[in-house]
Amino acid sequence: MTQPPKNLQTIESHILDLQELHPSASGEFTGLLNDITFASKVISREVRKAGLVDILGETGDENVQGEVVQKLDDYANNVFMRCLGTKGQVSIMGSEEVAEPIFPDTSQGSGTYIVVFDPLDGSSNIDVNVSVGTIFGIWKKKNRLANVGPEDVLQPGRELVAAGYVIYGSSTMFVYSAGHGVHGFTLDPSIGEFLLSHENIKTPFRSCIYSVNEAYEPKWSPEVREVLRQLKYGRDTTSTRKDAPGKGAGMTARYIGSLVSDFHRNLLKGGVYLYPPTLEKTEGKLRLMCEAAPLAYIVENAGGYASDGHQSILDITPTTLHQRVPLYIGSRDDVLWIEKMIAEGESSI
Ligand code: AHM
Ligand code: MG
Repeated sequence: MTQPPKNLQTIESHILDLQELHPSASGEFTGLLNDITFASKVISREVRKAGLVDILGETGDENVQGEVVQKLDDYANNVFMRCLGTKGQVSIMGSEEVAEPIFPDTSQGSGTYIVVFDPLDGSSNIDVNVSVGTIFGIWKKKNRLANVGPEDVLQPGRELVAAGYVIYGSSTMFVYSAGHGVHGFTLDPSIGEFLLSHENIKTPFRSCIYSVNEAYEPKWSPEVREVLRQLKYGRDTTSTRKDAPGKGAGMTARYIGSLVSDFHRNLLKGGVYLYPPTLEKTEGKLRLMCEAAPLAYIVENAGGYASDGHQSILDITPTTLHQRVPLYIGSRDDVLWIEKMIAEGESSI
């Protein structure tokens, strides 16, 4: 007779266990995480139907970044806006798809939490059946009693109280951290529940995978080009450096072009993802608040590191909701080595 899996913990019970670590907790945070898992189940259901119902392709609009909006982007964004903070826990939301911060009707700006999300990252891949994902970060309003203000929204990643992502891949997985480890749950579609499948994820300190869009190489700075050269061909034998990754041998490349998918693979196997600045995109492409900071929080809680090339992503205080940032994220030693290479390259100019 088939035995049931040993660990049948649902994400809801995992979140409730977390609540017990904070005896004064009101349950608001638990409710918010439950709203997010519910929204991601709804999005997962729709992503799985893509190709069968009229949800593929473009809406004909452009978003705040000037990018083409896919129908599923739009759908996922509406699901998040509708599902989050139903009990008034959220004072303000920020979405990659919406220019201005959003005040949910349920709280009129008085809720405890601020949620910033990318409802469907990598959406240009949807039409060709490549995995896409959702990314979210949760911050707390600074002063519970005051009206929510810009300083509440524009907080550094270091102030995150939780972050996570959902990957709609060969299975749907929800990965989150609220500062007590990083935990992954896989959606069992037959019962509609996320079940604990990856407890306390730790990412390798050093890796043999790099993920970058190498087509931009001619547009990178000389020091970033040198980083790539050494990642690819191995440690420079003329150098006395002992800490270069891929000692004597190059690393292997894996680039899906869907951040959540590339990040998830590197988190589990070890790897470093790079999106450096280019001549045209001097701040890179990725958004600090809805992409880089939440993933930086996850990776640091799993033992990795994320940098903009000079400092930890988590230490950057945003000046705008849609600010972009260069991103180097993944295995700790590799990202620290990249930071050092960039600093040395810049100081020798
Ligand atoms: P999006 O938020 O508009 O989907 O863009 C972000 C995506 C990431 O998922 C991916 O890593 C990156 O853009 C790929 O960019 P490029 O095509 O320049 O390599
Ligand atoms: Mg995105």
